[in-house]
Order: sequence, then C-alpha cells, then structure tokens
Amino acid sequence: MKKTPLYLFFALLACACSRKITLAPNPVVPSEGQLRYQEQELIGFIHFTINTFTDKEWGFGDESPALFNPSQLDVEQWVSVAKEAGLKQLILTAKHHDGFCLWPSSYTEHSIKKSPYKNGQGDIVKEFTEACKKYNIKAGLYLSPWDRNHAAYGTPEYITYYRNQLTELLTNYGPIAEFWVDGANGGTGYYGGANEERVIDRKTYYDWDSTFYLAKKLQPDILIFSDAGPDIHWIGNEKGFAGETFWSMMDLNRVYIGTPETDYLNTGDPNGTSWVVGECDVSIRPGWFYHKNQDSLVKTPQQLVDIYYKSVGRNGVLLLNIPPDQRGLFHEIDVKNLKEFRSILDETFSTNLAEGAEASVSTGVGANLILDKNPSTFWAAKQNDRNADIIIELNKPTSFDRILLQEPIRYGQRVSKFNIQGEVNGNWQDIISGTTIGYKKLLRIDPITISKIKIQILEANNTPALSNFGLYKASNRE
Ligand code: FUL
Repeated sequence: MKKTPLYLFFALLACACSRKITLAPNPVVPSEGQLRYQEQELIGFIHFTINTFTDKEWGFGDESPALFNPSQLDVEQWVSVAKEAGLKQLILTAKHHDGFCLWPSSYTEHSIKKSPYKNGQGDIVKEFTEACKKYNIKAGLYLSPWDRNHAAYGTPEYITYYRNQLTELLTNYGPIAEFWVDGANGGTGYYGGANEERVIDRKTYYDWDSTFYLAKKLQPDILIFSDAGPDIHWIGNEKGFAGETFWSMMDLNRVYIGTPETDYLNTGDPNGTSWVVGECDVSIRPGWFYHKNQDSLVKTPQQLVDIYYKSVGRNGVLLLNIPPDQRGLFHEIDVKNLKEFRSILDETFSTNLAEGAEASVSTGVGANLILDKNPSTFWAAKQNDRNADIIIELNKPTSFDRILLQEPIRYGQRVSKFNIQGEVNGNWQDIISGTTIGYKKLLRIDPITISKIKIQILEANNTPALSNFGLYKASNRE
C-alpha cells in the first residue's frame, strides 16, 4: 500500500539472500492482503435488489419493498456455480443506489424486512456470507454511498446513517474481504418524498478517510475498493479491460471517488507512491441487473475469455458480474457460458509447454526458477543491471500461441519494456514485444513452432526479476 516499512525491507532482503538471490524491494510494494487478493485473479459480482423486479438499472428510491419477492432464491446456487467457474470471491450489492437493503437494517424500514420474502424474516446478506463460508469463497459487500431513498441524503445525518449501516455489515456477518465503494453520487431521487435533485460535493461530502478508518477498525483485513483505492482501484471502464501498459502503483493525491481520471486509472502510474491493485469490473450481460430482454445478449464464453486476457492477462483482477434473475437464481444461459469459459481456460492453461525446458541468462542466477511452477521463487538479474536476455531451450520443436510472464511483485513492479524472440532457421526473430508485466502478463500470438525462445528485458525501474514463464496452445474453442 504505502512505502515499504524498514523491517519488511530487511526481511525481504534476508529471505531473498537465503536463496542466494539478492533482490532489494522497490520503495512501493503490495501489502500481504493485496498480494493474496491479486493471486485470486478472478472474482464475481452479484447485482441483485429491487431493480431485478422493476427491470431497472438504477431505482429511483420510491419502490415498494413489496416488489422484492424472489420465488426460488438459492444463494448456494450462486456460490456453487461461482466456485465451479473458479471465482475466488463474490461481492454482493447489500444496498444499491435505490437504498433498498438486502439485510434487516435497524436504521431503515426500506429493506427486506418489509418485503414478502420469508414474510419479512429474511436476510440475504446472512445467507450470502454463510454460503460463501460453506464453499470457502471470500465474501465482499457493496454499500452504495448514493441513496435515492433516504430523506437525509445530502446532509451530515446521512453520513451517520451510512456509517451505521456499514457498522452493521462489518460487525454481524463474519469476515468481509472487500468493501466496494461505488462512484455514482448525487442526482435526482425520491429522498423520503422530496422528489428532487440533490448535488453533493464529491470531494468533501462523504469524508471517506473517516469511513475507511471505521471499516478497517471493524475488519482489519478488509480491502477497500473505490475509484481512488486505497487498496483496490477501478480500472476506468466497465468493460473489464486494463491498459496494455498497467502499473499497480498510483498517486492517491491525483484521484477522487466520483470524479475519476479514467485514463490514469487504466494505466496506473510508474511513479506512483502507493500500491493499489487494479480491479476490472464487467457484467456478463449488458446490464448490471437481470433483465429478461437481455437473455440473448449474455456474453459468450469466447467474449469472456477475451476479457480474461485483457484483465488478468494485463496485471489486473477480473470482477465479473452475474446477476440473479427474478427467481433468485443465476439464469441457465449465464451458467452455461460461465462453465464453458472455465473449461476453455482450463484447456488452454493446463499444460505449460515450457515445462522441463532449460533456461539460461545473461545476468544473475536462478534462470530455471522461472520454470519451476513455484510462484515464490524467481530469477533476478545482477543488482545493477536493468536489462537481461533469458534463453529458454525446449526439448523439441513446440507449437504454441500463448505466452505467460510473471514478476515477483512482492518486491514491486519493475519491467517497463520487453521483447520476445524465437529462433527460426538459426536466426532470432521478433515474436512480440510489450511494456509492463506485473503479477501476470498473457500474450496472444499467431501459432509458431520453435524450440528456442529469448525473453529480452529491455527496461526496468530496478533490478529485473521474473518468477514464472509459460508457453501454451490455446483451446480451439477460444
Ligand atoms: C456503477 C453503478 O452506477 C452501477 O449501477 C453498477 O453498480 C456498477 C458496478 O457501478 O457505478
């Protein structure tokens, strides 16, 4: 998150030295929680509320809770499908902009307790967190700052209400891995019957520092997402695409919740002073909520795979939304496409064709550690070097069309320019070049059959290091 504390600097140095590889960490490195979060790669979003029943994306705030009546709600279906698809965490809209609460909050009547669901005795946040626990998936919650139902929205009283609700959510439901803070803020709404427009000062109204302090006090391991971090940030679009160049660092003084500089969020900042993981959110459907007339528009497995390459394959985490329908179930088409998406990824990435190869390097030691399947071991160049050639000799001519590179980001993100060559008829030929690598870089190329590959690290902000290298043949369903 912040600057490397001194003790961590020496601990990492000692640990690297014990493997005879000296690698001093960068000034900006991820926290342990951010590392674990990034390693999840793929997580899910669940947009479900009164909008599911009114066929809207943004409720006005005047919807009757009586409309919320899922006929076959099965939270375990969501969680088990997500688990099978390889999603490691799910985030539920506990409250969206319309203000309706999926849990029986003590601070409002505009909630599930006034709905027919379980005769007002239901608590979907409880069902959700319990199902996540049962399936060993992490649970996160979305609590919309904008509340189009609440009469006091726009006044300090509403901030107290928001914090009270956050306190309920972070106290009563066990560990919450992520607190998702949306950027949409202020505008027209019901506001307790006022039916008017309310404009707030996005930079000052919420006093986010105090709310985030409260969240971390209640759940010390929680990671906070927003347009502006502090732990995880929006990628700047809702297509799920990170920039081809993407740094996990940023200058937190440059970004604000609700007024994001989207290009900056999409590329990160090589000179950023804080580590903030990029989260790429996108819905499996055109809308975030379920709409029957979008059943034919569910993203295909191939579209989802493309998004995976542009998010996870560009050093981001993919947050994929799957909205339950009016029954309270993931729709059959979504389930089918999600399963096929998983199966394509599994087929493509099941065999690393570089396994068993020999690696040699122009500088540093431990070349073979990039082929050992262990993400915590790595090759590093000699301390003062900023470029390097790594040659991988395969046992036989091998056909591939996908390349994977990983940096040991525990030490920071370093590489800013690389090139990959292949030996064709005794000559080195360029295959593909790129900029950043970070936690994971996936490259798609035309199929090629060769037995010698050269990774050229051309520029880095510190001693370059790689933890993993892979070659794959894409599934023909991609
Ligand atoms: C946006 C919201 O306005 C959408 O309704 C949705 O929740 C999306 C994930 O974030 O800012």
